[in-house]
Parts: sequence; structure tokens; C-alpha cells
Amino acid sequence: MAEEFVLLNFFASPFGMRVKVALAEKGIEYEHKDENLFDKSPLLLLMNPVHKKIPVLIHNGTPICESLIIVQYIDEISKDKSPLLPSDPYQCAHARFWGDFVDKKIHPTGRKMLASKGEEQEAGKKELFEGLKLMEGELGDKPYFNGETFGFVDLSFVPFNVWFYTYENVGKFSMEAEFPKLVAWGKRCMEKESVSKSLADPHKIYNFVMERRKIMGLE
Ligand code: GS8
Repeated sequence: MAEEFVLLNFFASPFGMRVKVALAEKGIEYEHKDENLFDKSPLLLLMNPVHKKIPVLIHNGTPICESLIIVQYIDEISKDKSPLLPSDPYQCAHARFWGDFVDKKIHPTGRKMLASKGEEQEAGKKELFEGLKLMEGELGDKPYFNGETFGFVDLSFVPFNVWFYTYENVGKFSMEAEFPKLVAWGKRCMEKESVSKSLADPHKIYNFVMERRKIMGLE
């Protein structure tokens, strides 16, 4: 039987972009289905009844949920091509730690800053800066978080590279001035076709966020 992969996704989702990059790294063909998160499809509700969130990867009819778990699954089923997680157990745990850090300290703080104004927005910005400083420290002077090659932490974090434009415009700061190493790393990652073809247009993300901010009465 031919392998069949379907991705339930939403264009601006950093979580969905992770899965797209992983599938591109492995050269896996798939069908992409865009979800309306304000009117979820019966398929999404059937495939992710617990969280009811995208991304969901459906492999031969079986769903896999949660982006970092999906990426690990993709790496497991296609071990030989472009390995994403290190085979050494400690290195593997270390990479998973930083992938988890992105979910705990970058996404929620960025979201807090984008979905508020005034004092709450300032608090979100401060927390986001703390998270980004720690990411920059972890990157250090390496070309990639993984070292010389693109790996799991790079993949987990790289979708935020196309959110940085929105972060800096809404939060009124310059990524280049505050986090030059992350900006250089983002440019390096974008030179990879698997990344550039999988990530959303930063301006479209910005327009989407500004629409949401208007609806929420923040603009
Ligand atoms: C997060 C997925 C998520 O938040 C993962 O896959 O890593 N931990 C999960 N998905 C959002 C869209 S991106 O902001 C989602 O599906 N939201 C719909 C909802 O909350 O109803």
C-alpha cells in the first residue's frame, strides 16, 4: 500500500509549520488541508478529539497530534534521511528540552504580548525577551542549535522566525538590535529550501494578527 499522509493545518500556525519543515526535510509528499479554526471541520474533531487543535498528521488514516510529537514520529519512521534528533540519549534529551522550552517560554509570552496592550503587553514583552535571550545563549556561536547541521531545536524554533516581524512591530522593538544572533540564525535557516518553502509570509501573519487585535478591541 502506498503511504498516505494528510496534514490538517492553519497557515499562520508555528506548530503546523514545524510539521511542514519536517516532512520537507524527509522528502515526504502529503496532502495539505487548511482548517478554519473558528469553524472546525468534522475531520479535525474526529482526528483530534482531545485538544481539537491543528496540526494533525494523518498517516494511512491514523492521527498523530501535538507538533513536537509529530516531528519525532516523522523522524522515527524516516530515520535514514536527514536525522532530526541526535542518536545519543543525552543529546536527544537536550534537544527535546529546548524544543519544549520554545513551547513553554517563547510561544506563550509572544502570544501574551500580541493579545494585549498597556501593562500586560509590557509584561509579555519582558517575558518574551527573557525567553529569547536564553535561546540566544543556547545558540551561542554555533551556526545551528544542533551545531553544524540543522536539527530538532532549529526545526522547533524556526517557524517563529516568520513571527519575529509581527513581534517587533506590535512590541515596538528591533529584533536585529536586541537579538542579532537569532536574526543571523533565522537567515541561515531560510537558505534551506525545506524551511523557506514551508514557512508562511511574515506580512500575512502580521495582517492576520492586526485583524485579530482589531476584533479584540486592542487597536
Ligand atoms: C499546540 C497547537 C495549537 O495551539 C502543538 O501542536 O504543539 N501544543 C500544540 N494549535 C492552535 C493553532 S496555532 O496557535 C489551534 O489549533 N487552536 C484552535 C483552538 O484552540 O481552538
